[in-house]
Amino acid sequence: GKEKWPRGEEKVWKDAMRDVDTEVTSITKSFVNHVQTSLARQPYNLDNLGAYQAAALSVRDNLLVNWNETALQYTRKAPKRAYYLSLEFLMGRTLDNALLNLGLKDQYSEGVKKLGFSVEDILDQERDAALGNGGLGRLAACYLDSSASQELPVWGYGLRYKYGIFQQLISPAGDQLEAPDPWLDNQNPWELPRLDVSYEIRFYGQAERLGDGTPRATWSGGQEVLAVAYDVMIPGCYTKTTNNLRLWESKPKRGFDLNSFNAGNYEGAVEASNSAAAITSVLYPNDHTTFGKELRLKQQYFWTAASLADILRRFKNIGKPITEFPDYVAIQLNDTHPTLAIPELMRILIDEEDQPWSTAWQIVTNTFFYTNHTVLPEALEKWPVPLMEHLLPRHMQIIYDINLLFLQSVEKKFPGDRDRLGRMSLIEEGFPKQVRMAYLACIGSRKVNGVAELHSDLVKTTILKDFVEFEGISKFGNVTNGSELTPRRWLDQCNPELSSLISSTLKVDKAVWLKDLTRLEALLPFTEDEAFRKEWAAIKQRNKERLAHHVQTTLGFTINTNAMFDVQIKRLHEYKRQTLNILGVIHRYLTLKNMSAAEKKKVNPRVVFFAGKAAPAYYIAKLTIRLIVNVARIINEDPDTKDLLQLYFLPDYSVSLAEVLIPASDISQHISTAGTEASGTSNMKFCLNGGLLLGTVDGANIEIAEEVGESNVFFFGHLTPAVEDLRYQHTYHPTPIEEKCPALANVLNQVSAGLFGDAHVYEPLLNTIRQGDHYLLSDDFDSYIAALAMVDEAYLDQTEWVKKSIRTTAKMGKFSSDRAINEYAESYWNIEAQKIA
Ligand code: Z15
Repeated sequence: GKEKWPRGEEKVWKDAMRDVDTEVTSITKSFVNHVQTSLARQPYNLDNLGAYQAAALSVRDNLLVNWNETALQYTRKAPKRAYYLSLEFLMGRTLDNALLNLGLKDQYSEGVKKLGFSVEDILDQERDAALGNGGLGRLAACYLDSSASQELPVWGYGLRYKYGIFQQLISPAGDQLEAPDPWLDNQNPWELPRLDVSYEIRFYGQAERLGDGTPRATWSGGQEVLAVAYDVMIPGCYTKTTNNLRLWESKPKRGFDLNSFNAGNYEGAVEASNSAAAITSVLYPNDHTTFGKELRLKQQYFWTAASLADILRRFKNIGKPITEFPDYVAIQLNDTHPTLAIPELMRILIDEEDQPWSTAWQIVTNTFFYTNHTVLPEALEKWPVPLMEHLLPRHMQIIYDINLLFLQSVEKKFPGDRDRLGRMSLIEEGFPKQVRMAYLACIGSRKVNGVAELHSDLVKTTILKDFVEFEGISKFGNVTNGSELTPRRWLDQCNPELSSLISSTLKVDKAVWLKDLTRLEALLPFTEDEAFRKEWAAIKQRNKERLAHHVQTTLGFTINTNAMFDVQIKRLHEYKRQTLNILGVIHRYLTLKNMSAAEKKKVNPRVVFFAGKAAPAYYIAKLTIRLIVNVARIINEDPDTKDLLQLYFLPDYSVSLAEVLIPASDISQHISTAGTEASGTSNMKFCLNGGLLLGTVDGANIEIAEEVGESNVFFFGHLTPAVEDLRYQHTYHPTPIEEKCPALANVLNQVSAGLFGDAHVYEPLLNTIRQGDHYLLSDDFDSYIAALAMVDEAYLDQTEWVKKSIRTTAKMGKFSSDRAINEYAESYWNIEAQKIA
């Protein structure tokens, strides 16, 4: 409402169309053109949203040229391609990234300025495309960006959810509330509907084996819905290559339920069409938990079936025999969510292509690759057999057949080992029986990988141990995520000043080092250059002020920018131990309260930031948010401490918020119980931006420390091999917390006593620690507090701190998603870069 317009001068707008063509004037022309035609708005009378739309459409024109060229060359040359199947793509905003990748940011800034707009305000109009929950979804987005930047023929396949991840609100009491995310309401200039690309997808019905000595069957009846393609352009950085992300939308089939219609049940027929549209209506907001909902299984089949049909059609255009399918196609399964692709490809090959079973299985097991992202038992997908039989009767038959042949081969290798057969069966016994999707993904794939060294070792020694013994170790590998951080978005785009300092210091154009992040290592000698250090520190300071400004304008809080900024931002989960962090904050608060004025003088002020969403049904995680918010309320108002300790929970964490938070962090926390965080990926982004790491010996933290040196990170806590034993002790020989960890007991008792209000409310949360303590807070609390003290002490020596910061950035080369995607391309998919002329 505060926006003022018309903007700029009418004459400038009118003259714009008559200007001689330069790079900038052709931009203003195309902008004005889109205002008048695509948007049908009056020029010189436009708000920021309209300006965003016009700019986006104009940039899109540029992308489309490259996108068409890329598609054409892939079709002509028919190289082997890879497909990344992911139920989540957490893309964030597109315009800024597209401008940077096209190398047109400065020109557009100038162009829109002439017409009276600021490019920052325009960029700020864009809504995040938040079709994901957290790390897994952001990783997929980074991999698409890197594939295009490395000129690799890779397409993504996902779902076009009408509603992305929910918007998080915090109630007056401090509870998380969820609101829908209608991200498409303003229209989405980055997608192209492909009404000509659609497939019919069947559910339910009957499967009948032909019984003619072949493995064939027919599948008929049930419900049929349409999958319609929407294409999203994925531009590479400083290259013409522009790949595609194809998202499927569900629609009723025309003439859908004619039976109801003919029976005079018109509303009934419309109802059924609603049920078709429901399939892609919403992203499931659970992370690391499965709920066994029929609609979720429908999403998974709908998406994998449409994607496979599309991939197969493209392959058939090449005119090669079906047995050569794996020479032209590699399909990466992002977690077990797309595992139904395995029985679906078997069904197509057997029932529709009339291939013998062994040929079909040969093709399948040379096509798929499976990435595991967690070893937490509650996150491993299992689907009830009765549900599968009902929804996908033919696939259930195929899974039984795969299982029978598989167990026969296990029996052959380990004769008489009944336990082993039970452990390895694709079907878990019980009421109901369940299909173990990770096992199906494993045996149906060419290679299986974890996402960091430690995690990949755990996959091999825990959840897939029997499969390693049976299939051999060489099938199981590691590709350290190194990803999730796309250097361009995370360094150049959200930290432009640091980026130009690096270019000028290294005397290397950013076009070079942004595409070869190992170049950053050349920064190391500059740790001894005082002027460089000063500039480095000044940039961090400005990023902190930018964050403070953002918080001031959006939430109204005034943040002390002379403090150390301490950040933990990630999904709320017990294994990630936000609870350990908030209990540490309370410990610090209580300690400060007991200090004399003289003692306090020596304390460095600290601001602690939290952000992250909890799954709507995850009670303990939501209670943690409530505790954080209420602790913040008390300590931020306490005159004894508020200059030395502030605490903020920033609502509605998103990719865009991360882009402001990450460059402003002095220290970030990655404090999962050892062995639980597969990799973590924000840890890499913080470090790339010169923030130091406080963490456990877990996931990619370990490899980060190997790169930057242990003296530049702050590690604490028990190691992975100790965890099992500690848990055993908790269960069978529990020690009272008062005895084991008095400092923690004191903090828990203060919360129980109502120091932060709501005396009784937090008991269920506190009891997770007092009883069982599955995530070992009582074992790690003391060493956590000691590590925090070491951070404080290190921060007092600013010269050394800045050196550590520079060293950290300098050694982040390994964690570029370019490196990760090249590993997949070379060692797994066997695909090659394609130069787009
Ligand atoms: C998710 O975001 C991750 C794993 C999962 O199993 C699910 Cl369901 C969601 C994360 C891991 O927790 C994180 O450690 C890893 O860095 C990320 O996937 C990308 O591999």
